[in-house]
Amino acid sequence: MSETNPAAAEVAAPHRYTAAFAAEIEARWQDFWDADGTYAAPNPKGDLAGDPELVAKPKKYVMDMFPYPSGAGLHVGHPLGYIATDVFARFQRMTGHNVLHTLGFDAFGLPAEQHAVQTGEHPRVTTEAAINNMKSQLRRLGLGHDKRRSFATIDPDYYKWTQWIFVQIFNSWYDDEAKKARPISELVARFESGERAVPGGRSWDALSAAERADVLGEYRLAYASDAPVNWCPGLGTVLANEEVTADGRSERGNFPVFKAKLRQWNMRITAYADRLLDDLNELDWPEAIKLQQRNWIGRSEGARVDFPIDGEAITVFTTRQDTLFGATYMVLAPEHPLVEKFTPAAWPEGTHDVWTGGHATPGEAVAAYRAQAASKSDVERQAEAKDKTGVFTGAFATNPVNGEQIPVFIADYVLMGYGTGAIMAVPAHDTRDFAFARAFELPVRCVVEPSDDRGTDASTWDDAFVSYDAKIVNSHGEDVSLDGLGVTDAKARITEWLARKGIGEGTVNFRLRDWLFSRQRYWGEPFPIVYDEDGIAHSLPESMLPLELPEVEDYSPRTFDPDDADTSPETPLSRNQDWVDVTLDLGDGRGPRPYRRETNTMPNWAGSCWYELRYLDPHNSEKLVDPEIEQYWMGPRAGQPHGGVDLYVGGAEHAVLHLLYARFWSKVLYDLGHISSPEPFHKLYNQGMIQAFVYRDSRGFPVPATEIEERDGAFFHNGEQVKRELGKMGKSLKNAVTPEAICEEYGADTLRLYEMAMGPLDVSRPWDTRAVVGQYRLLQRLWRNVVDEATGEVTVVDTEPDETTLRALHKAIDGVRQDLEGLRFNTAIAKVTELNNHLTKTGAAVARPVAESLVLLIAPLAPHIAEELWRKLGHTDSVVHQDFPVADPRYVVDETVTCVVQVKGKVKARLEVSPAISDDELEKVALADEKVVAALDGAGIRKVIVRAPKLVNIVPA
Ligand code: ANZ
Repeated sequence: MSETNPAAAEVAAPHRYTAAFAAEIEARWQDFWDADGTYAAPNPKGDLAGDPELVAKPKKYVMDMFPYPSGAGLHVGHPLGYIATDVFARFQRMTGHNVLHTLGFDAFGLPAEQHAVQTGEHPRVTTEAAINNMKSQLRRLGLGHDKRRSFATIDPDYYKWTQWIFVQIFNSWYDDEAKKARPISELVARFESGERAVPGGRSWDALSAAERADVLGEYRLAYASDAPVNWCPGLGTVLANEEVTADGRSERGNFPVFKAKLRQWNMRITAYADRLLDDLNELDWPEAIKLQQRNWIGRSEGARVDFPIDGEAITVFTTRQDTLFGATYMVLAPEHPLVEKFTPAAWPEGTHDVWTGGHATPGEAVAAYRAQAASKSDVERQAEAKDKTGVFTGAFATNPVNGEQIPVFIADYVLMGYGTGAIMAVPAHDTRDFAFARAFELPVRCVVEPSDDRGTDASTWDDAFVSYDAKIVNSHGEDVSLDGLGVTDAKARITEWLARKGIGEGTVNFRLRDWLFSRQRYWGEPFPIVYDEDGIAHSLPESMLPLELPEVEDYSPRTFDPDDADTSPETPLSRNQDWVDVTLDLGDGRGPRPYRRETNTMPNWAGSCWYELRYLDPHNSEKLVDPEIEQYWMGPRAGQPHGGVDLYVGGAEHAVLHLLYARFWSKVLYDLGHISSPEPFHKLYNQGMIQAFVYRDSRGFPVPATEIEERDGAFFHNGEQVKRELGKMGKSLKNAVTPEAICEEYGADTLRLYEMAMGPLDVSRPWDTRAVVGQYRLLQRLWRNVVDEATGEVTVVDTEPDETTLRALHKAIDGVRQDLEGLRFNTAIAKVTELNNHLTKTGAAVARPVAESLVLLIAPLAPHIAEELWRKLGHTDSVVHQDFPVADPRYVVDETVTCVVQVKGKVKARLEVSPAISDDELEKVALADEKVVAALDGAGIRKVIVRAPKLVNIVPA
C-alpha cells in the first residue's frame, strides 16, 4: 500500500477493503449461511428431504479425506484440500448441480489414547475439545459444508453402524463361483443339504457346535485366527513392523520384541483381490495411485509344482516354471511346517561343511537357524543387499522334470506368508538364489540363453541372468522338452505337462494379505462379538448395537517383565469384569446365556471405511443408509459404471490402506445388497503439500520462523546466522502458521485465494507469509472497481461495456470455467486478476454486467466478498446459487496484435499477443521467446522497456 499511515488512510477511505472490514463481513456472512442453511443439500426423501427443484438437478458429491482432530489444531497447510473442494463445490452449485459437501471427523486415534494413559483424562473429552476447536477454525475459512451431515466416528450413532457392518461381514462368506459375498446361512444350508461337501468329509449333522464354528471360520469374511505378531511384554502391546528396530527391540522404550501367535480378528480382503484389481480400470484416479494398489495386491501368474520327498511332496510356488530344469536346490521358509518332518537325525554322508553351519546334527542346525530368523521382520528378511544366510536340512527332494536329487535348505529370504512358503531355487536366473548358491557352493545351471556374451557355462558368471525375453536351453527330459521355446511358450508347455502328470498346475498368487483387524487398545470401536461357554464367537443382534465403550479406570495396557516371552497382551477392556462377562439373550432361540465379550477393539481404519455412505443419510436410525438416497448420490451412471463419490480429495499417503479397505467394504455391502455402488470413490485427486521454511541454528535446532531477519539473502536469529531449508510445517519445527493469524491480518478470502494461487493443486509448494498480501491487494482492487472507498456507494454504471472489455470479460469467463472444472485454481485466479487489472487500468467506472460477472467469477474462490458485493449491487439473494457466467463465443475468439521485440535496438522477434496483455506478462513472453534467447546468447539483462501490447526493448548487460 502506498499509504504510510494506515490510520490516516482509513479516514480518507473509510470504505476501503481492510482486514477489519473483511473480518466483519466474513463473520456476518458465515452467520447468514448457517441461519439460512445455504449449503443444505436436499435428499430425495427422509429427514433431509428438501427443495424438489434442487433434487431434480444432476448431483455432485464432493468429499475430503476427513481429519483426525489433533489437539494441536490446524496450521495453514491442513486446509489446502478443504479449500480446493470448497471452491469446486461452489462452482458446481453455480453450474446447475445439487452439491453434497460436508466434513466429519476421524476421531478414534492413538494420540488421544496416549494422552489418556498419561493423564487419566477420558479420550472422548480431549477428542471432543479438539473437534470443537477444529470446527471453529474451519468455520472461519467460510467452507460451504452441509453441517447437518457432519459426525465423528466416535459418535455411538455412527459406530453402531460400523459395528453393524462388521456383523454383516462376519456373517458372510465369499462364493468363488458366483464371485461375490453371500450370507453365511446359505453356506450352512448347503452343508446341511449335502449340496456342498463339508471339508473333512463328515456330515454337517455329525459335527459339534464347536466343529461347525471352526468350519465356518474358514469361510467367514471376518474371522479370528492365530496370527504372528510382534509382542512386546515390556510395553504390554503388539507392535507394527515399523515400530520394531533392526535388532528386534521396540523403537519406543527399547524393550525386547518376540514373535508370538495371537488370536486376532482378520478381514478376508484377499477374497476380493481380483475384483479390487479389475475395478481399478473403471476409476478416475491418478495412475500412480492405481499402480501402487496394483503392486500392493501383487497378482503373480505362475504355477504350483510338487517336488516328491519320502513318498510325500513339497509344493513350491514359482512364476518361472519355464526354468524348472535349472532348479538345483530348494528352500523352505524356516517356519515351514514340513521342516521337522523331513529333517533326518544325522547329516547324510559327505555333507558339505558350509551347509551345516557348524552344527552336529540337522536338528540342531534347524533349531538354531529358526531362532535367529524369528527375531527378524519380513522387511529385513527380504532386503536384497543382505548376505544370504541359511542352513541345510539334511533332506533331498526330487526335481520332477529330470529326477535329480536336490538338497533342501531353510533360509530366511523365503517367507512363510507368500505363495506356499517354499521355492525351487534357480540360481542362474534369480538374483537372490544366485547369491545364495555362491555362498553355499551350490551348482548354477543356465537354462535361459543369455543375450549378452557371458556364454552358457554359469559356473563362470558374476551374477544371475534375469530375462523374460529369451530362449530356453538345456531343458529336456524324457517326455518333455522346452529347448528353443520363448519364456511364455515354455511356461505354457511345462504347465500343461505338470497338470497332465498331476504334479502341478497353473495358479495365480497374490501379495495381498488378509487385513489384521484387532487392536489391543481402548479407544476404538468395540467388536460386536461375544463368546459362549464353548468359546464360539457370536455376533450381537442389531438391537444390541451400538455396543458402547465402558468407562474404565485405567487406559493403559498391562505391562510385563520385558524378557518374559510367555506372556500375552491384556487389553484395557479385559479388566472390566462387569462389561466383559454378561448374560444375554441373543434372540437365536437359545435363551439367556453367559457370554464373554471380545476385548480387542477395531483398528483406526474401520471408521473411515464407509463414512462416505453415512454423510448421505446421517440420522437414519433404521438403516446405515436408505437405498434410494444412496442410489441418488452414489449410484452407477453414465461414465461411472461403479458409481461413487464424484470427487474425493486427500493426501497421496493414503494410496493403499485406507483406499483399499474402503473399496473392500463397499464391495461386501454391494454384494449383500445394501448399496448400489461397488466402488466408493469414482474420482480421486491428491493435493500437494504446503511446505514451509525451517530455520536451524548452528546446533541444528529449529528456531522460531517468525523471529527470523533476512539481510542480503542471509537469515539471522538474535544476530546469529541460521540455515534455511524447506520442510514440513508444524509445531516441532517452529514454523507453523495458523489460519487464524492470516485471517486476522488479511481475512479468510485472502487466505483462500493465496492457498489456491500458490501453484497447481497437486504440487507441493512452500508457504510464504510475505506473499499473501498479493491476494489481499487483488481483493482491494476488486472492491475499488465496484465501490467508492470514500462514500461506500456502488460506482458501477448502466452502460454497454466497450469491445476490449467485453473481450477481456468473456475470455476470462471461458478460461475460469474450464479451470475451475479442471481443478486448476491457480490459473483461474490469474485470469480473474487479469480481468480485474484490465478494469482498474481503464480507469472508467465499470459497467454493471461486467462488475456482476466479475463478482460471480470470483464467488467460488472468495465467497464472502462476493456475497457482500452482490448485495451491494442490489441483489437480495445469496450469490451461492446464482448461475455461473457463460462466455459469449463471439468475444472469446482470439484477437491479437503484433508485438515487436528488439534486442539492442534491432528487431529480433514478432509476437502475436492479446491486446489486453499486461506489461509484466508481455515481458515474460518476450524473454522466453526462442529467438530472443538466442539473440541474448546468455548475456545478462540490464534493462527491459515494455510498452504493452506493441513493443518490448531489451538492453543486454
Ligand atoms: C523359481 C524362479 C526362477 C523364480 C527364476 C524367480 C526367478 P513374485 O513375482 O513376487 O510373485 N518365491 C515364491 N515364494 C516365495 C516366498 N515365500 N518367499 C520368497 N520368495 C518366494 O515372485 C515369485 C517368485 O518369488 C517365485 O518364482 C519364487 O522364485 C519366489 F528365474 O521360482 B521363483
